[in-house]
Amino acid sequence: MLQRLVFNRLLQQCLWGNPEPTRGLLCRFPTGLGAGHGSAWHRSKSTAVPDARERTLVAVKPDGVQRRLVGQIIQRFERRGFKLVGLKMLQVSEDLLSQHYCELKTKPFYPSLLRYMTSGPVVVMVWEGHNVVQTSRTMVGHTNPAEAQAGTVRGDFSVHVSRNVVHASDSLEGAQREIQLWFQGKDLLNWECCDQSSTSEA
Ligand code: DAT
Ligand code: MG
Repeated sequence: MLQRLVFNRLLQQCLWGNPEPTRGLLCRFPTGLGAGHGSAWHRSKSTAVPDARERTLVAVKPDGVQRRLVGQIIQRFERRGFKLVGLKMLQVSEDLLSQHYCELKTKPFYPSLLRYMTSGPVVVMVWEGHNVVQTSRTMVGHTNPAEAQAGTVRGDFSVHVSRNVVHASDSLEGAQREIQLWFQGKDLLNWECCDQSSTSEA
């Protein structure tokens, strides 16, 4: 009876993400196995690569950090079933931003976008999982919060396009480019999530 209780407790902790000590027992966290720089997963490039390893870049912008929304945004991605494989907080340089937003350089709002994005720290993450690029865009919502649906990050936390709280890559190609821009390979972890078979087929 006691054994069964202990076993159930261990299983529950692992499945529902309770911290130590079971993580060390039941989950493995190997690091540095070829992720990142030049090797972000890309569905269209190889059918041999499992779809469950698709990755995308999500960033909490300066307004989201200032408003203490980081935890709530991370929670949404965890709750959905995605796996966090990279995370850092930084004050972004104009150089990095100009590469990140290279397609927007001719837009009238570009100078104010740069000012806003460099106004304070951002928290940038890489999330992994089945169809994560497209699903993240849906979770984040329309670029203009006025058009974003309730239940999306932008629809729940923002009102103006110039302060829309969060970034998410908009395509597989974009995700690959952005991940390589923001992260070095060594900063992305390959690790096995103990509930992986419960959230994806692969
Ligand atoms: P998204 O962030 O949804 O991918 P985008 O790539 O078109 O949208 O634009 C990047 C960011 O630029 C966006 O999140 C907020 C800002 N932006 C876009 N359109 C804008 C506008 N009309 N006025 C002010 N800022 C804008
Ligand atoms: Mg975009």
